[in-house]
Amino acid sequence: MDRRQFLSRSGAAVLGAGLVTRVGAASLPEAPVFTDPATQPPLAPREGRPYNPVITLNGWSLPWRMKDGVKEFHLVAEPVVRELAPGMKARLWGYNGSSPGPTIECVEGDRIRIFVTNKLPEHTAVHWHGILLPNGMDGVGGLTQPQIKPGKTFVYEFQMKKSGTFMYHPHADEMVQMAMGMMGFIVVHPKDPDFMRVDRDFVFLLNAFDIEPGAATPKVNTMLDFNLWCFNSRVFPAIDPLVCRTGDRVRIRAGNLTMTNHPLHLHGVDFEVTGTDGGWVPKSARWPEVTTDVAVGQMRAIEFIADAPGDWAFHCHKSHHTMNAMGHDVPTLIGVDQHDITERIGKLVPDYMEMGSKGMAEMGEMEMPLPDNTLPMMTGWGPFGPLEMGGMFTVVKVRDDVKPGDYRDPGWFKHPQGTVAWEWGCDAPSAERQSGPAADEHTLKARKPTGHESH
Ligand SMILES: [Cu+2]
Repeated sequence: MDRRQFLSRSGAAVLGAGLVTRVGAASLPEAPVFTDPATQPPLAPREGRPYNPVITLNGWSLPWRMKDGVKEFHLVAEPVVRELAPGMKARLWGYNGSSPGPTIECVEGDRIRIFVTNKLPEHTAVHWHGILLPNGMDGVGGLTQPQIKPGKTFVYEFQMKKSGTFMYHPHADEMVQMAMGMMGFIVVHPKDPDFMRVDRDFVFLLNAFDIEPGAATPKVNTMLDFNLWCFNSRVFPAIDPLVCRTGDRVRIRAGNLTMTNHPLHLHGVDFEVTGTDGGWVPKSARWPEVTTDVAVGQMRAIEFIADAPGDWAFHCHKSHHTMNAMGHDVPTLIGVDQHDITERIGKLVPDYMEMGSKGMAEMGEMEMPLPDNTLPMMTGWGPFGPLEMGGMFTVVKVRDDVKPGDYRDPGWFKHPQGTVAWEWGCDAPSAERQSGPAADEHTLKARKPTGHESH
């Protein structure tokens, strides 16, 4: 049974693996908790106005209840443990068991009431980024409301005046709380479900952490030099692929709550920016792109027709943002003969190996010992070898044979004969080689370095 069925069969008051309620009190709405980092199926609305739910990449949407015509949600700010990728868990702060917190979905015109309970060791407040609301609901601790002290619950209530894509995050001890992973998405669907309708509607936040190799808690005073670059607190190869059927109209909404900009680049199609956190972009103001820069504190919605089958890379174009922690502060050693020094260090440190004399690509193949709870700098295997990527990278998988409603990972693309680049002077790759391994073989997995236990 998937989570959606589970919720719809038993209402919001459910208990399941990874989903537990902690609100026994009479009037507070349930505060579901979910800790699984796998992308959850879209949460179809059970009551209220109809809408086409979004897919939160490696995340979930927050169930709600209707009370006297008001949509009620319950967010709990609390410490969480998040698996950034197999082999590494981070101690973060988030909402309802996860970082980022669950996506809040509602409809233009809805009146919503959000209960925020603070289970952090310090005070907090929640700002509803981009939403037009009464000043006292804006969530700026000290400016528009008192801080929410640990153990207290505050209530926010306002009407959603416009449809679009927005974010929520603390406006209290902001640098620390955002560096710890506190953030989430708000999607306000249009009143007319056919307005700008798409077949696939993905949302995720661009976020970043600074966690030293071997550690689990982010450094909270880092200004710019973060070392783990994430989509929704996940790094490649643990970010799920975006699976589409050939011909689907696809929207991807990405919000940036890091401290630097991210030029998001998609291979294989042209797209248009159709939305910002200020609203929808009129058709006359759009132009074709293959990369769009998402600045700090911005959201961009891009749309395209998935008309070319394949496994299309989708990533931040800053190359150090597609690397994990080990890629930082490494000296350039291209052209440096390290033979002599390797021999000498090897006498002191038996595991020591020279790196980087011919570039860094060898790190994608090599299995070298790492501290516990640390990811390789580049990782992930594709059908043709190591991808030499980490961080903000995933794959848009477009297939002809996706059955309606079944968007499970289809495995690697099977290239038509004669459509894969081949080595000059050799035979063109055989059909077998071109088709790559079977879907269940080489799925994107973090490889566990030899002698390294994951926790
Ligand atoms: Cu980036």
